[in-house]
Amino acid sequence: MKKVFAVLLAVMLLVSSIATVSAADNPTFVLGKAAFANKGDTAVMTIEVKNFDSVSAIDFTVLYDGTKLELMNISDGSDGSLANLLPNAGKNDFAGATVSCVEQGRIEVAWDSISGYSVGLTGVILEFEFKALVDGPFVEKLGILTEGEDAPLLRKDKNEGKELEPFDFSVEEQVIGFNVSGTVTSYLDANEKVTVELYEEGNAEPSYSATVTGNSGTYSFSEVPSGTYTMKVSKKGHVTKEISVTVTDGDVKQDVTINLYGDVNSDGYINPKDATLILQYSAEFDVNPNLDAADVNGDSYVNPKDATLILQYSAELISKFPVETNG
Ligand SMILES: [Ca+2]
Ligand SMILES: [Ca+2]
Repeated sequence: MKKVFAVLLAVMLLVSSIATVSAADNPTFVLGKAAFANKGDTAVMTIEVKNFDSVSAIDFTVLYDGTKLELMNISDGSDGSLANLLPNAGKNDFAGATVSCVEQGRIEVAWDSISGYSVGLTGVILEFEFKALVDGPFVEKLGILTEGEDAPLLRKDKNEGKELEPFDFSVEEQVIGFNVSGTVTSYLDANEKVTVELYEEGNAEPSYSATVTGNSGTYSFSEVPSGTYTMKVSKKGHVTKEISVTVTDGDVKQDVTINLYGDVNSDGYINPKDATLILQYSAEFDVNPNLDAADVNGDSYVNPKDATLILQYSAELISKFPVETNG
């Protein structure tokens, strides 16, 4: 049995490594993407190509949403740029590529090596700077025509530049930002929704929002740009928790436990132990109650009034605390 499993595993590994290699070898356009927070913000979107060998001619149209974005600037990519890859660009028969915005939302790219000279293209070949015309936050991506007359034409040398044939290519989206994910632990009704929100610093509206269920529910936000965020986690009957989340240069795992109102010792139960802890705190004992969970009448003080309410809840005389009714 063990041996069969080992063979199966080996085959799986082999298959996955073949898949990876062949995918990486395909000529591919990777279309840029960017996040805009506010009207007037600028961001760069790129056109990256992978594995275009022996390119003798280029002709394609890049699309963007002209109602949301204004094109500010076009420049060569940081590596593999058209200008840098073409030897003697602009001289003799090796003219540099022309890249022009023909109308709002359409950028045409064209180059033809008159003599049939060919170059290999891999890397970011073009960068476009855009300005947001509308308020965000929103994410925009570049498009490329894949059908019709203006679809990409990238021809390669077949035989010393004498015969040319078009590339087959695939299209991918650039991945921007990182994953922010984790598990939220909560109590009581497992069917009650838990809301997880991620606010960009200085924003009143959440940039990312998810609802999860289960007392151990998982959330996941993808393509979160680098920055500092406030994560707000809430559920009925629980103290809303706010924590700071920083995204730098990798995925972030952030588990959160939210506490019940009245669960002063954070053990998941509301019972006389919690009331006792409040009384001890009130009497200035050296104890450490969860003060946010302890103020169950919402008057900003933690005192015997709260302890009394917890005892009433424990005895099922009340089904929720005044602080919950107050929102
Ligand atoms: Ca408790
Ligand atoms: Ca109180």
